Amino acid sequence: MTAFKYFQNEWTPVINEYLEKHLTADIDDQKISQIMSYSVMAGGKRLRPLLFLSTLNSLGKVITEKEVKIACGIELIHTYSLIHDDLPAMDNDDYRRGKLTSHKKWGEAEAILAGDALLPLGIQWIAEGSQSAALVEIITKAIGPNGMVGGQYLDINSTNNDSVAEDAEFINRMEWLKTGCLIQASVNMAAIYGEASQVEQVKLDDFAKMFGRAYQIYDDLVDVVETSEEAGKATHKDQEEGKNNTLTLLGIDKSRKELTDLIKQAKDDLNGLNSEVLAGFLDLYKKVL
Ligand code: GRG
Repeated sequence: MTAFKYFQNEWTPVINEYLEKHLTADIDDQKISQIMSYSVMAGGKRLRPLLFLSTLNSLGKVITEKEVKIACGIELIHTYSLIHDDLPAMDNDDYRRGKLTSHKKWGEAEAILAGDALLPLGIQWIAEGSQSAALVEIITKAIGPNGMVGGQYLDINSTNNDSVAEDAEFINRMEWLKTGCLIQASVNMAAIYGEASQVEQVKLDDFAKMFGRAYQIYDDLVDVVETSEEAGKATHKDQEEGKNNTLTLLGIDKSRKELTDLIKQAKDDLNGLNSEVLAGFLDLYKKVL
């Protein structure tokens, strides 16, 4: 078993138990607690909390409940973004993580409020776990108007807009803000919390940038690779839905090539760090190459 798999197998259940316990025990109203838990516990990969914890691991830090609380705070924020992204006013999706989306299951107002409640609770867990204004600053910048929400805004405004379909700079920026910023923040929060040296901080930040950029390409490719291999053809949902992303811009082969280049750069960025676990994250991408 690789160091990454071992780490993943060890910490995913710990993250899941923390989330389940505290989403039930710490929320007064049982119904809103149930609605929030429904989406959080629907079986995500826990990529961002695992990235936070494995970055700490690469810095030689011992992981205790405080660190798990920070990691879980990131997952709450991620889940809020998914619930809101699925709403009728945004992507209007019926399924997420293999289950009905929050608004389909509970109603639209309930889904909006569940997302609204997960966002500040996530920030609260990060603040309480870390006791660090620096970490709160990193996460809030990453998810605000110059980060994830800004990217989502660009995204909704570019859907069915042919004028950006060939605009690589716009697409890169939109994807980076929407997906990359939260991934980068997960690594950089650990770098600060784990007292990385200046040199280590730069290497980890470079790694996070490559990894975050690669993740969006991967996420778009997963759909296509799975559906097109099944159907034996290369049509894909994003194109049909009028989306503009790296995949619709470059097509499948060039997107794979770009992903391969990014993985190589991300591996290079880790040189000189004790990063066997972090490097293992890059194996995730093999699925679509
Ligand atoms: C609504 C403010 C707001 C933001 C939405 C995250 C996001 C921004 C939109 C979701 C759509 C999407 C595919 C975005 C790219 C980010 C991404 C790859 C999300 C899925 O994350 P995974 O693969 O999902 O980590 P799981 O379910 O495993 O957690």
